[in-house]
Amino acid sequence: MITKKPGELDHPPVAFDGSSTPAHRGMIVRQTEPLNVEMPFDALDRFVTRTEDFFIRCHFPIPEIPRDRWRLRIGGEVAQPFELNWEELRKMPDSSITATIECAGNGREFLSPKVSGAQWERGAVGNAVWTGVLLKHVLERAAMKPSATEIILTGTDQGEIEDAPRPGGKIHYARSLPVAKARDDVLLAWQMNGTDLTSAHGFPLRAIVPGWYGMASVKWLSDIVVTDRPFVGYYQSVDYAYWQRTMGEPSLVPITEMQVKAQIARPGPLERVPRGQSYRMRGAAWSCAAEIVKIEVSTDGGVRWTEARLGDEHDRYSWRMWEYAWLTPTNSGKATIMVRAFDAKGHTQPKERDPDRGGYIINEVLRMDVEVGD
Ligand SMILES: Nc1nc2c(c(=O)[nH]1)N[C@H]1C(S)=C(S)[C@@H](COP(=O)(O)O)O[C@H]1N2
Ligand SMILES: [Mo]
Repeated sequence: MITKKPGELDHPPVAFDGSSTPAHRGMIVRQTEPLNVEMPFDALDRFVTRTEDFFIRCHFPIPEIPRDRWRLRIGGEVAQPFELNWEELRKMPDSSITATIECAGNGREFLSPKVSGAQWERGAVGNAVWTGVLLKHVLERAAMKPSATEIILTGTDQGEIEDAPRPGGKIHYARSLPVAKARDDVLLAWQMNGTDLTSAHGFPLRAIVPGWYGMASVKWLSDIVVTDRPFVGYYQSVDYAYWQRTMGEPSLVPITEMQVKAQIARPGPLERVPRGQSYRMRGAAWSCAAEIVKIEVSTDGGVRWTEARLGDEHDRYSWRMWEYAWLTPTNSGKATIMVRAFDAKGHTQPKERDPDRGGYIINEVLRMDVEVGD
């Protein structure tokens, strides 16, 4: 077993070698084309994730969109279809929300048997301050028809799908939202943490769908189409879908809300913790349904559970930091640590993996082995 000294990170900092910018230094690069990077979660030390530490998940090459040539088109089941340019967009009323985004495949590396897809460990999640206009204002201006049931958001990025089943030729990245969510709190954001979006995070405009897994927050937004029927695009019904049972039989449904989940940042999976000392265990937890109200930690493989201390900062759609002073065993050896979260609506994490979820929605309680020693 590989062990690390206390304080040492799980992963050596990995510099992104695909460009001369230092933007991805310290991040774990899963793929360079398209760009997929995650944060080394051991490094978690703040409530709001710095933009340079925020994971990047792309299906296609990042489109470079000149601001003055960018347009947002709104059409479909609306009385007044229209188009916005950058200046017009920025005149719309703005608001900000702090929201956690987790990729639905975050934690895939821990699944056994292995499933295909990017082998995300714990770092495909982040919490940022997003600023833009609420989607509802844009929809009001377009005057949706009563027939409207869903809103399709489409990005400028495009490419071919590699694995079957797949459509022929290039497609755009697109996802839909039910009208109720679109009219509630969905933001069309042009800023992340107080500055314009970077191209990797969706410049000039992206959706932020609070509480939902990341796939819903469409980047490089170009088209909003109001529709009167369920959208069954590739990233809605083939990818980012899972099997839901009705009367025992599975049907494929789109992935939506983030399920309650806690992650341990420190110690990392292969970290060596000092014996007979107080070790500051820490991490973060989130849930779509309601705020996190309790975190429990076990350091004996799930026999006993003790409450952890919650961080002071919290917000409706943000993660909650937690920490726990672990009095480590006096004898050297292996310890199995676990954590579980509870939200204000009483949800907690499943003990077992549900195979109907495929490679997504990974919120079952994980067992993590750490080495206790000198
Ligand atoms: N247009 C477009 N939007 C997209 C994607 C994409 O590939 N293209 N990836 C989605 C997925 S799967 C996730 S998890 C989030 C990640 O957002 P981030 O790269 O800003 O962290 O963007 C979503 N929006
Ligand atoms: Mo994702």
